[in-house]
Amino acid sequence: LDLGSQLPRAVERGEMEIHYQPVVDVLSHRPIAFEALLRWKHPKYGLVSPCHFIPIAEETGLIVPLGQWVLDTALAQAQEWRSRISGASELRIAVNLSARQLQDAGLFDTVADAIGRAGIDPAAVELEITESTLMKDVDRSMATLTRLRSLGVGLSVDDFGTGYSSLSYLSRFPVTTLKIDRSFVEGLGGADVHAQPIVAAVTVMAAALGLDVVAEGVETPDQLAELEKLEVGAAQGYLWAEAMPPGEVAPWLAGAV
Ligand code: G
Ligand code: G
Ligand code: MN
Ligand code: NA
Repeated sequence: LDLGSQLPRAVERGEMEIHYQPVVDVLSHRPIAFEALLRWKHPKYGLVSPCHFIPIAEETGLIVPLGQWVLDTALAQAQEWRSRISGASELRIAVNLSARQLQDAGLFDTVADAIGRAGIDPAAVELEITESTLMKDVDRSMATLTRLRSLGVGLSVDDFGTGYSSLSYLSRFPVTTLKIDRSFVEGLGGADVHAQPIVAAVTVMAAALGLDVVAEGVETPDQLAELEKLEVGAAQGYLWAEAMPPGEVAPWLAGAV
């Protein structure tokens, strides 16, 4: 399996696809955003998950042009939905950024250009950075995120709870949302006695810091009921939908709203 040598050609061959997973408001159950999730439609291996090729793209630096393509494509797609689909004018779009992209001096221009080309409201754009990436190089992350935030985009801490961010850093970073890692959501309403208090604590802390919360990986109605009780604002997971190809989004929205 030599994905590495084929990766450089994959974008120009049109083998990369972005699938979109809805994020819903926990109280109203209405979709509020979609997260862009990359897939490689490999001619031989079928749909390849990003966990198999993002690390290669990181190592080789290919993540920079690939990430630029994701931003351009996802923002243009989101703006198309916002302008065309009735009831979708407020939909937001979340895009994942990797460590290498955060270190790239061109990131600010890449994001600003993608917003400009798509003609999308910057406030409709959410950039997701994992907690561990954020904490890797705190000073540099801080400077880059401050510039990005000045554009008006939202900044999410992805996989929250799996890293080691201190409260003091968290309150100083210009982030707007915490995405609670699905390992905590998984245990809600089940055998894991720690899951509920952890999700509760994160939610209270987020409220105190003025941050939004998204629970990831929600799969069951019991988990959703717990999230409602804990007053978690938003959620995503297989309970609503897996990431879907762009063509399925409009029909899905028609059934969801
Ligand atoms: O969709 P899935 O669960 O297979 O995604 C696996 C991992 O790949 C997740 O951690 C997700 O954040 C990451 N990922 C998906 N799309 C992108 C992308 O466009 N850029 C980056 N950097 N990571 C992505
Ligand atoms: O790291 P990040 O949160 O960006 O990755 C999201 C990943 O989680 C994607 O690969 C997506 O396909 C996956 N995912 C989304 N919803 C669920 C879910 O309800 N259950 C599980 N097991 N995975 C999910
Ligand atoms: Mn994510
Ligand atoms: Na995550």
